[in-house]
Amino acid sequence: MSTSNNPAELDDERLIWAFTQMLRIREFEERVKRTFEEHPGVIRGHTHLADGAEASIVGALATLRENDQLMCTYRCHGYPLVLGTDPRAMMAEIYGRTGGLCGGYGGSMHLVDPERGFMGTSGIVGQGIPQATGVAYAAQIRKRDQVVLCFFGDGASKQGAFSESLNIASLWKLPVVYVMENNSYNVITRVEQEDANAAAGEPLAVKAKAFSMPGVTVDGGDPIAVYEAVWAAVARAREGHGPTLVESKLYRLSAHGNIIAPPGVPLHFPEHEAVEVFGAAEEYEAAKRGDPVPRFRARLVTDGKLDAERADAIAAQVRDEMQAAVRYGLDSPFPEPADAVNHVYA
Ligand SMILES: Cc1ncc(C[n+]2csc(CCOP(=O)(O)OP(=O)(O)O)c2C)c(N)n1
Ligand SMILES: [Mg+2]
Repeated sequence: MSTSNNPAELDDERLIWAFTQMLRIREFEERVKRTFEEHPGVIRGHTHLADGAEASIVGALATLRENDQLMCTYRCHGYPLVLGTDPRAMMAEIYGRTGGLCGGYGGSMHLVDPERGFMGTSGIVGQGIPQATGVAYAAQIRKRDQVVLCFFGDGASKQGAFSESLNIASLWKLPVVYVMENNSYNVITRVEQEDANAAAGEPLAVKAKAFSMPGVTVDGGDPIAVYEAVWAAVARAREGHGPTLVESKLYRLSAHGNIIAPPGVPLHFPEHEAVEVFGAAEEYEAAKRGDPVPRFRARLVTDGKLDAERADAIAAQVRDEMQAAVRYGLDSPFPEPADAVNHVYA
């Protein structure tokens, strides 16, 4: 996927590539969100958006080589887009159609594209952590020179599977980088909320200490900061020195996920929990003002690395690409009812 992976060699084209990927993620997810309003009933079940995490996703993935691998959570649309998965196949999957990445059997929360190193997702909080650790163990015993990125949320760091996985990864020096996306919320619990089951540790990266591995906290709204932190961790893993915990601090800009409404009421995204549950409209507005996508664009333009005209042209191209993904998804047929039991083993 990448050209050079050394932070010292992040040239202008690489930065523009990163900006383009951030826009692609945002635009793809905007289309997912709009589908609920423009095509009610087309998406069934739960969908979770990663707006606010684009810089973190792209910064982290820019460190990978062609044969590296990753696993993530149900907030999963961004990663395969960056790895090169066809957005048309992703949209068709989310719409449950035969043209989907998994033939329409998986839906939004179960995207997988192993050919590109995208080893899967899970709707179970924390499940991907031991799975990614296992993928790293396989890479180590097969001597494949692969590094595995493992993405999970602040909430997942409370799960037992987190401790078990980091423990064994540290002991066995597995080639895995744990990227905790601290997006400030765990459904309707704020990360710093003391009267709830929030995650302890300030910053959350201190959890790394218990397992004798490096733990760093970075501004997840800055793709270059994330890139540098993950690059160092990937280099360490590749050299056989074992795992690192990178805490990427974000703000989830959408509600946790869409609402599965009662019969007759279309599925939709509610207002953000900061506003709906806590009445903290100011917090939410401030987070939107710090939106990493326009922030990175402004930085590239100010630094003379991208002119506004080219930025607009990229945005137009990305809009067309994602509009085509929606069209492809809508035009793709539904699976035949008789195929419902395919891939079911008893
Ligand atoms: C084992 C398990 N417990 C509870 C849930 C319900 N649940 C779904 S998402 C979520 C919050 C997870 O928060 P975090 O790890 O911070 O990820 P985020 O959604 O913020 O990306 C919970 C509790 C679940 N899916 N799986
Ligand atoms: Mg969270």
